[in-house]
Amino acid sequence: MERTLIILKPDCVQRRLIGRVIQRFEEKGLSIAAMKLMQISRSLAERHYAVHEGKPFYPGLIEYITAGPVVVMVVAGPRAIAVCRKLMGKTFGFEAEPGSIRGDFGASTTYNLVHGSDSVESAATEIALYFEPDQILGDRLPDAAWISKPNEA
Ligand code: 3AN
Repeated sequence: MERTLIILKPDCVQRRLIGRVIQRFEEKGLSIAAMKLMQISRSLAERHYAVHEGKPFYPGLIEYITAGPVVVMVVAGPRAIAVCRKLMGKTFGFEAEPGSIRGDFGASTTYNLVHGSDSVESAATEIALYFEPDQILGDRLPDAAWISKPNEA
């Protein structure tokens, strides 16, 4: 069972797509272990995107993620990191596959609706930026027996 940090970015919230995007994760059988609506401060954005500091798109990335409220979630399930990235699609909507979140809801080369951690290490680091351990609830919902076997990877 893995956990990943998902952020529904300001364009997703402003375009009233919160419900439809969360539905994609739920339908896949993943569960929401923590969730909040918040405004990301500049200092938190700089910590989150520290690996991109110095890249040409870094200032725009900070401006974008701090531009309005976001929904931040811990999403849990078997192989949650890879499954969420598949659901999200390639980085920008113009090249993301139809059927993916980015592929269905946008074509911008800046606004890409959603963030998902890209590795076990970054998931742990990112989750700790947004949530205290006691704010993250149990992974298995009552339907879990039909979502995956307990010993599945
Ligand atoms: P992903 O979100 O698909 O993991 P990363 O990790 O390569 O993409 O980049 C992190 C974020 O930085 C992306 N979500 C995107 O918003 C932004 N970004 C990456 N590459 C570019 C780029 N060439 N131009 C503008 N923004 C970019």
